[in-house]
Amino acid sequence: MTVQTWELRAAFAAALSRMYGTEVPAYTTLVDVSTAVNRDCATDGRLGSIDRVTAERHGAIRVGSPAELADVAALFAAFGMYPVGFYDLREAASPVPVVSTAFRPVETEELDRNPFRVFTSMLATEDARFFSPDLRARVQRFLGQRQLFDPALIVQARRIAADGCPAADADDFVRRCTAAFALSRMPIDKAWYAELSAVSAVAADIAGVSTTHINHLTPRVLDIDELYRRMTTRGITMIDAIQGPPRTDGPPVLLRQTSFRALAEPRTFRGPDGTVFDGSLRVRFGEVEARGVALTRAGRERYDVAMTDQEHWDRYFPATDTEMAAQGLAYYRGGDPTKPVVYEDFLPASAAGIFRSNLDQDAQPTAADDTGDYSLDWMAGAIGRHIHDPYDLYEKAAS
Ligand code: OOG
Ligand code: NI
Repeated sequence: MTVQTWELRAAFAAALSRMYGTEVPAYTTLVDVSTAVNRDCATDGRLGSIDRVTAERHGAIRVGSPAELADVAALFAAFGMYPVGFYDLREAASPVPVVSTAFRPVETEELDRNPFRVFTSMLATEDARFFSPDLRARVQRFLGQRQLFDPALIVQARRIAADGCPAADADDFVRRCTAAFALSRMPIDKAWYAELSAVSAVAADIAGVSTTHINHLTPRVLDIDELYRRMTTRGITMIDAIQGPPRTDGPPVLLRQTSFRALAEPRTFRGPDGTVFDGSLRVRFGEVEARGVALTRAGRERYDVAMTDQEHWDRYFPATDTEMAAQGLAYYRGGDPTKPVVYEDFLPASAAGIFRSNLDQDAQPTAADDTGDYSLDWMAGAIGRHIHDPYDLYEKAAS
């Protein structure tokens, strides 16, 4: 007997959520408030049933090299999660030296059963604006020597992706995959971490430690403005704004996100003289999101313009789904405006906004030329997998 892929994915998402709740207790508050907001929110269920929305999470992880990303891809494939889209966060107003993709189910039925997704970023060590040749060589040596995943776990993941997971193996497999994303208690080399922090806090979080970890786990809410108010009333410091499109009276589009500020977490350090001591790091935060209808390419072009002129949103987007559908701005199943296709992906500008607003200070890239040639095709080649174009998936979902 094998376990259904979606059941394995749901078990993985739930196990990560339990682990993250013990690591970051404020996350549990966020989930409680999100659940309450969803319960209190009048919804017609068109953007997802209360049950799906309340169970829905996305995670974020960060790795250092193409080889590590390839292992992540093998691991997630066992859960029916495949790479979709390419995000270059170096292009943001305040650049972060990573390129990213999102691992998620690609079929409508699979998303409906369990939509778990993980935004996955890889350190762009080839980019000379962030890494001098000397630092690049040392980072790559450090990354080459660490092992994020037990090779036997990756072999097992490949077998499960090909043949399914025997029921008897499921619990243990999920437990070991989850443990691979736990926050490490190993001492952090203080000087190395500080050197990388001078380049970017994200570079230090990725390559300053010998393991990877969940950076955040994000619940979905139906009313993010109401969530923001309730969290603030509880005395939790949120970042200044909700990222993404403004609240409007018309159909919600794409994705709106906000977060509470990263909290200081106890970590252990090793000083230059070898002594080990306690300290803290502020890297992990509590994000929350609301999802709307997926925009077509034409809708997305219009969105990008509207974002520069947010007070006049209604000059760019109509007030009803019927008009959105008629103008070909958003995806609806079978063209029926009562059946929006939910946006399942991410927004690089908000992603960079979330990154940025959670850093106490971040370095600026130098003026050197970008010598990396990162792109969707580059990433697909580097991990040896097709990376889905999100628009293809939305076209299919709408047809
Ligand atoms: C990922 C940031 C992007 C989102 O929801 O846009 C992201 C990270 O901080 O590693 O998770
Ligand atoms: Ni996120």
